[in-house]
Amino acid sequence: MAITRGFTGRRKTRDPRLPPGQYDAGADWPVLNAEATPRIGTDRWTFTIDGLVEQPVSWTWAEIQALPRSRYEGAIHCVTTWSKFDMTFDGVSVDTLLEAVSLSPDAAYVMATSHTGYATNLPLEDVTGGKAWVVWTVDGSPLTTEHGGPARLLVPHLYFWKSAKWVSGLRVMASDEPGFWERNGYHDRGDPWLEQRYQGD
Ligand SMILES: Nc1nc2c(c(=O)[nH]1)N[C@H]1C(S)=C(S)[C@@H](COP(=O)(O)O)O[C@H]1N2
Ligand SMILES: [Mo]
Repeated sequence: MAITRGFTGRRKTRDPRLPPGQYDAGADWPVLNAEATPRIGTDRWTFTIDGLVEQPVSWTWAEIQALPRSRYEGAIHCVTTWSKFDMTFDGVSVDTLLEAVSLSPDAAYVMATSHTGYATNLPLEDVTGGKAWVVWTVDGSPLTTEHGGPARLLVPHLYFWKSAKWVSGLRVMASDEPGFWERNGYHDRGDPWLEQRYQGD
């Protein structure tokens, strides 16, 4: 029957890489930040792991660049419903950074911080095991200031608000504490496949 053929023939298959409620932003990459875009030169940029560690460790730009590189290729998902596919980010794995510190046995969460004061909380297990990076290039070019350059956190399996731009470090914690958006109604964890957008989701 014509009606049936018309319906089934034109139905578009949904991209299986697209989590529920998300759309493919294509070539667009929206810029979203709560604070004013800061200018942080690589001469002033540092990354510090402190909190529940035996000794805090800091890296300068030159020091972090000298670490073994790690790449993420794949999608990112913003809670405002855009997703982007086939992105390539280069930087260093958070696992490599954590190798430089001795974590306290109580370590269970981190607060990712930005040079601007922005912060977002994550369970330690969401930033270990090859799931999180500090990145400074995207698709082969330096990360622009608007997108968090010189370097940002990248936690692509969670909504993109967890990927702190202008990242300044990780504070290791024993118990969970909300970051900026988490205090303002966003979900504590933010798994896009579970549509953990807001508190109560
Ligand atoms: N420092 C900082 N990082 C941040 C934010 C912010 O407001 N400040 N917003 C988050 C949110 S909600 C999103 S969706 C992404 C946006 O990154 P983009 O501007 O590169 O797309 O950055 C995240 N990291
Ligand atoms: Mo976002």
